[in-house]
Amino acid sequence: MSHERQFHPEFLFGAATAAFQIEGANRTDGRTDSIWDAFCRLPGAVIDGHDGSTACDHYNRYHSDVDLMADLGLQTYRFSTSWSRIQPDGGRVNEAGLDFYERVVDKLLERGIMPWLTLYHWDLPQVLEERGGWCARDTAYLFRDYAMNVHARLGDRVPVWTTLNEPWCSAFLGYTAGAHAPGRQDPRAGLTAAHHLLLGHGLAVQALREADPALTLGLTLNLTLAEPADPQRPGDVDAARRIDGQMNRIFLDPIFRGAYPDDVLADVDGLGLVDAIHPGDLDIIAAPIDALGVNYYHGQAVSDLPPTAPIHGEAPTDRPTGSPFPAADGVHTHSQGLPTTAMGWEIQPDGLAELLVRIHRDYTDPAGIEVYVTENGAAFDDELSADGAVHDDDRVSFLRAHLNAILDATERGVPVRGYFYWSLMDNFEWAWGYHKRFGIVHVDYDTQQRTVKDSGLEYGRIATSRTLSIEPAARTAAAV
Ligand code: IFM
Repeated sequence: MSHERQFHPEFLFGAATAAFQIEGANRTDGRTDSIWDAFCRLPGAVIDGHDGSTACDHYNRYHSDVDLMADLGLQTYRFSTSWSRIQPDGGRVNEAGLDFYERVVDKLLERGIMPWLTLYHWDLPQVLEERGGWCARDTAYLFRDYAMNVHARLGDRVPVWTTLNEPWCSAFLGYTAGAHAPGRQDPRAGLTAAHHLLLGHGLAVQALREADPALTLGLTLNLTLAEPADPQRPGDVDAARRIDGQMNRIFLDPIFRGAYPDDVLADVDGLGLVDAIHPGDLDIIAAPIDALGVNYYHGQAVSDLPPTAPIHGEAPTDRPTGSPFPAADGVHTHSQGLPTTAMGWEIQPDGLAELLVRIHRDYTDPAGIEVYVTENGAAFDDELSADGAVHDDDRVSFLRAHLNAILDATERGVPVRGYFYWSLMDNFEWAWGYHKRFGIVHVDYDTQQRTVKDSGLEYGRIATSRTLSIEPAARTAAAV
């Protein structure tokens, strides 16, 4: 017997994308290289040499893409702006770049979809990387200026502003592991970049708040549920503490408590984090926000013992890459025996409920702020069927199980305000190029034809009815 669970009448259903992953048109209307354009040219950095020159051609097809979202019944759309489209030489504002985002926002509003804007989803202008990138303190101040330039054009129509998407990836995949742009491999650089990203976030929040107190401001973090593979083994418990520290608390604590955690500072001692902190920085970083975006893909069971298994963020590069964690030598991810997606990531919906409960208890509830799931999704090896559809049953189950976990968390007292499926459509999955398909809309990269997958149809039904019917087999606390 199935039963029906209802979402709050104001719960927002949306989908998310990012500029570099969908727009293409990377030489159009004055845009210059971002670090990802440059990274794609590095031999072996991106599988099969894929790049973002065409991607989903969203720059030219945004109109029909927005219509598609509206027809599905989505209520909000989380997208990012490209800094190198808006300030191609890092300084001067390119009005043609802003014109594009104005067209997107106006089209969203015309179709009744609330625009949710992310200012930085990993694509620093290459010209700024050549001046030191996020390791240069000045980049944080330039980010604030860029935020204000975008706000000057769109502030009257965009109510929600996210400063950064997943600074963990920008700092540690980009500057420590070298698996993402700009491809540096230096633990000191990663930690310095992390601090400057946080500083840029705080500076942008302060400036946007002062300009426009009505905005909803926040940032999005990719958070994990790090658990000891064996809770009885002290080595495993410490491994979980270290991963939690270097993935979650290294960002959450400065933002919500105005201090880096002592144990993380001890773990990364001598790797430059303390040197990057100037007096007053942590007050800026802790500027109050209104909304925290949680990106959740999977948890991880960790141990100080092998066997190893891939951890989130490892990329299929032919270039040798390192660990993204600056001080987690000897920490290994163990299989939890769960089914996996095409990324090799374990499917763990109850981890989302656990994570939300913990984040609410430790951070967002004391701060009195809203929490949204700003990304969650799965890549599977989808195929277009002879009937012209994409029968992605795995993704339908994934989506339903994670929405069910959100309802579980809500019942446990976490007022989750919305959910964004990652991603609206198949797109450029960073070092994996176009090989991994996360979309609820299939993209044929030869013709640019869009096909709504079964998961998209199901998501549309849930979004419009605000109801999830639960089969007894659903693997979450509430269904047991
Ligand atoms: O595609 C990415 C996105 O850009 C950031 N979060 C994770 C997604 C899947 O890897």
